[in-house]
Amino acid sequence: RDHNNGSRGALIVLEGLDRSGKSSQCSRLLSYLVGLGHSAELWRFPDRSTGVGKIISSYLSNNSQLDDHTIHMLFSANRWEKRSLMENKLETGTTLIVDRYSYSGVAFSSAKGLHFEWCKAPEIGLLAPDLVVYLDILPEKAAERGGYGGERYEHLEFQKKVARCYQVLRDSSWEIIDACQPIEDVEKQLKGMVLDCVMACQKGKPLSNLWP
Ligand code: Z5A
Ligand code: MG
Repeated sequence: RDHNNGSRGALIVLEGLDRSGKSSQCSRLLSYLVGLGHSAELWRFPDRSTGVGKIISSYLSNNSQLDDHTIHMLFSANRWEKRSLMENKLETGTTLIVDRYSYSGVAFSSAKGLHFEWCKAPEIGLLAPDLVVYLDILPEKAAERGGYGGERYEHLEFQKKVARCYQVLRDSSWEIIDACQPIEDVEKQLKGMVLDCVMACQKGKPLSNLWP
């Protein structure tokens, strides 16, 4: 608990469409926090390293087919299998920067037409983030960035549906950043938000569960 004096770490989630810049910003944030002497780790969902994660990875790369409800629950299970480790890390003072979380789960599955509340249900009881930042970009703009890869969901028409589902999901607690700005400008805004959040958690903001 180096710099943290026994206080807890913050759970910080970045969300956004494919190519919105989440992974780029997550690694910049990690360096920033570590440079300030904080204990911090970078996590991402899906976590493709676990048994469930391997099934998800095979599905995303179109090497296997699964019913939409089944894959939805596997994405959720992939978060549940990390929940206790996540809680432990936070309680022992490590801040987690998380690249996609439950919001991706709901947005992508409801974009396929699954019932919105049904999609939210398996996420109940997972840890609620202390900060959700949405990297806001039009699907058309995101598509211009180096082009999509070959994975399932990496198509403009589907990304447009996902964008609409994120709109339904987002609430007033989310921070929204215009992700079309230069990478350094996005980074600067994010750093301010993240530092405020880390401080609030150090001062004793309690952990809570989804959905608040
Ligand atoms: N999924 C799901 O269905 N259910 C769930 O519960 C979860 C996920 C958790 C796997 O995602 C898929 O799983 C995903 C959602 C679904 N499907 N889709 N789409 P992933 O995390 O493995 O892949 P991704 O994160 O969506 O894709 P990505 O391409 O890695 O996007 P990114 O991380 O947001 O972007 P990036 O890699 O940081 O940047 C993309 C490019 O843009 C890169 O060349 C950068 O240099 C460039 N870039 C970044 N920022 C800028 C700015 N500001 N200006 C210009 N260029 C920039
Ligand atoms: Mg990424």
